[in-house]
Amino acid sequence: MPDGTQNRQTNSLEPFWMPFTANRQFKTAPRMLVSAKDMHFTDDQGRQILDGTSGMWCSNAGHGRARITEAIKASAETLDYAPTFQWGHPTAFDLSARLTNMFPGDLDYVFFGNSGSEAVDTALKIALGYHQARGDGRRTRLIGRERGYHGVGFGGTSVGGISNNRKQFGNLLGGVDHLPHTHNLAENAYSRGQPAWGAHLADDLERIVALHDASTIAAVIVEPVAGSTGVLVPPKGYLEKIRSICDTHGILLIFDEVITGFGRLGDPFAADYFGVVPDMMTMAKGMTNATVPMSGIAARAPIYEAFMQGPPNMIELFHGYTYSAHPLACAAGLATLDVFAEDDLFARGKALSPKWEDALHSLKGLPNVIDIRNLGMMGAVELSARDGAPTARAFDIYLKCYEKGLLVRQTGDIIALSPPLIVTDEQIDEMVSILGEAIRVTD
Ligand code: PXG
Repeated sequence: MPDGTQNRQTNSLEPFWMPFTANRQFKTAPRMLVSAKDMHFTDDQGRQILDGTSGMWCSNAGHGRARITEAIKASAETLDYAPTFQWGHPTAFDLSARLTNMFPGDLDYVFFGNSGSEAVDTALKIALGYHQARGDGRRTRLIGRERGYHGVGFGGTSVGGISNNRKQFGNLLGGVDHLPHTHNLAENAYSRGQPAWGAHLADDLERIVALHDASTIAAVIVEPVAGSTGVLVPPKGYLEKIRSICDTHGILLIFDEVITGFGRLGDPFAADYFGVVPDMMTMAKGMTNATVPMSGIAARAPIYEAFMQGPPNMIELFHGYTYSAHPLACAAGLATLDVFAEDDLFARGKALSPKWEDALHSLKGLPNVIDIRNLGMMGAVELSARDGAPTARAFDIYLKCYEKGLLVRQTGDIIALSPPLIVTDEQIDEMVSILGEAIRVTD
């Protein structure tokens, strides 16, 4: 072993232990992005890459939006940091008011974190604290769903349902159970929008309640549309049923809207799109157009109110982050909401959805394609796995897309797409044409 002073060249690829990346493979053939504007990244070879995924489901208004970057700059120059434990700063309150005005129902309060993972763990902790504050502290069980992704904290990993994300980390949280996922190609392949089959899968929550007793269950968390696992659209009536079963049994329902929030489905939140209001809603990514890390947890008024008891000088919730409501993030958040409103981007996403659907479904019939699905400005193409080499085919397609100048996401044998809401009809055609070509030339 060297003595710790390895004198690596500053451009060495080695020291960065990259997240969710095949480090050794990447470092032999790096894909290096150096700038981004509107619908395109530029790589270090000067190539333009069309962004089919809004970065990682986050740059919903496209890249390099001047209004947002200028707001960040102005904030950095005026108030680079301010604590929010027992202090405040105006933009934190401005953003909270703007956001809560936008939330559906009586989701009237917002707590801030810095990542989707933190938002999820915060929401789970609030759920536990809420039941305790009401004198119902036996409700500690948390219910997630198979194939769900709720970030990488211990809470989110525990309620998450993607086996690769769990198996390296031991027992995780105790007292967690999972609903079944809703993916079923035999019934629902090539559904446009919400599949017709599968609402009954929500009834499994009744089975879980019967097994554990409702009095032990604090909350259910689901992504309204499961994103990371490859765009699983909820069957018609499914979310409504989950909501009603939670209501019957006094269980809090949390929608993880980290991907679906801020216009992905053509409405501010999936809760609006589906007309189902959860008790809490987590959000991140599009919240600041991904320019400054920020996440939020929306809570219904009765949840906040349950904590507001005891002497008023006492802290009610022993939870928070150094950077909760960081001034730069709040400035970015406000400017992002301005951009969404000025460009009417959610409506634009809604108007583009039929075109998006038709374009994606035109790939039906290409070699190895076994499903195409879509909702709002989300979509996925599922491929059959190569014999003995799961995920390899989709990864090859992903690389070919990159070589041809298109960024897509690959998860398992699925290619997922979620373009910025500024995408044009021509760019949708270009995406589908590049993806189609990549699928055609991949065996
Ligand atoms: N919840 C959901 C629903 C998410 O999609 C998180 C929580 C965690 O957010 P943070 O900010 O802690 O990463 C996410 C994140 C992909 C991909 O390609 C998806 C995510 C992150 C990175 C890549 O599918 N989702």
